[in-house]
Amino acid sequence: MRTQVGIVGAGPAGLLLSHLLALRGIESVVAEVRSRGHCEARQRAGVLEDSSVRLLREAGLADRLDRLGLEHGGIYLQFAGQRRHLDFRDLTGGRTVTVYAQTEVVKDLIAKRLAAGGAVDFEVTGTVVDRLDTDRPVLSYTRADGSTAQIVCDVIAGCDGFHGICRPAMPDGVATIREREYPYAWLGILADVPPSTDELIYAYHSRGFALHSMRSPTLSRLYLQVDPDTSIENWPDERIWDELQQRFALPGWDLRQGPVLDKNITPMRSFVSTPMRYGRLFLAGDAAHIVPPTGAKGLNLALADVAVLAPALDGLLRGDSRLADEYSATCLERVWRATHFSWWMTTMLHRSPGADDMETELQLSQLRYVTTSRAAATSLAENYTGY
Ligand code: FAS
Ligand code: PHB
Repeated sequence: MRTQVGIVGAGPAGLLLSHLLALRGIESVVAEVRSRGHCEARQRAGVLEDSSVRLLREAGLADRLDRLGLEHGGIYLQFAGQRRHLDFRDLTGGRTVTVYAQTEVVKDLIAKRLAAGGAVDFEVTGTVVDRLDTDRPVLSYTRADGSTAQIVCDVIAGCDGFHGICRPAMPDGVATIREREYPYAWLGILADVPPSTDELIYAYHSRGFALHSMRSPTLSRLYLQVDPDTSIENWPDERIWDELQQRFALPGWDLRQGPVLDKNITPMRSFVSTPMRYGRLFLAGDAAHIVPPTGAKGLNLALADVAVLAPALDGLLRGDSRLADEYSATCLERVWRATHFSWWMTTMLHRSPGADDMETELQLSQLRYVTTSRAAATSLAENYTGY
């Protein structure tokens, strides 16, 4: 088989790249190990930056987003018995974020690609990428029906996430990895209960961080800082709600509880692999970088990478490699800004195991400063609403 762009991974990065390339008349094949249903149901990110919303709208992907997305003009930071609102519209001259789950973005992308006759192979096995240092790289895998695909490409896009095979396919010595593992994880729940707040609450507490997010007027999404070595079995619903109640407690305010529909634990790390290209292999999204979810950046970074990659590949395939040659540097500028912001939000809001009073006082000072200084609040708002 032949195609112009072989894409590994049908997450937000791979699916959006396939769609943006199709808009430019460039054909692609997407290979995905999991089922369509699994990809659409995988609970992950929930917040889209202004620029991501505009990107999806301009690409004709925002019908449901415009109907169901919840536009938010700020967030709350809660600490030391107070809950303070940061007004993004005021601080950034009108920028907002939109709560629209990654599950919905993926559903919209898959529907759009399949409606356009896009080639998306789900439930493949044995994905291999080869001949990356030639102008005819090869993507091969076994399809769900047992047939084998040996696809000669002009380019391969590694959109296969942190645990994918594309980054490791780079020869030893090509990639430089910079990473931080955090001494805590997030336990996330999806609860069948209306949110108890109009906008997200990021809560700093002596027992650990908590986040109140949401998915719709009837569905809440909440997170709890937990020990990285804990398992979901240690967390029955009752214990989760009890802990959330303690961390969000505020006089005159109640946290509504309801049936837990889904729960999972996500480890937290900062991870950047450079460069994001080797020969005719281009990495995008989590395949190249991971941020702790405190800054709501992971999904937005993946979409932003692909917004740069699509025109770069278009040029490369037409014989003009300038954008492709600049791809990695262009993305890494934004990746490092988001990596720093996500680290800053995470270390400000989470309690390290064995944290001493010095750490506590530094964090509380930072929180007081961010919620009282317009300059400090503007910096958070600019980073949170996107670049
Ligand atoms: P993805 O990981 O989404 O997609 C990669 C795809 O490649 C997957 O479908 C995978 O099945 C497939 N794949 C892997 N190996 C393959 C192979 N060998 N062959 C074929 N296919 C292969 N971000 C936030 O902003 N907020 C959050 O709250 C948040 N929570 C998260 C929770 C979890 C558990 C995880 C893992 C991530 C979370 N993120 C969050 C970040 C997340 O949203 C990512 O940034 C986003 O999924 C990145 O999209 P992709 O780069 O497309 O990678
Ligand atoms: C979510 O709604 O899943 C969410 C929101 C903000 C974050 C992380 C996750 O910082």
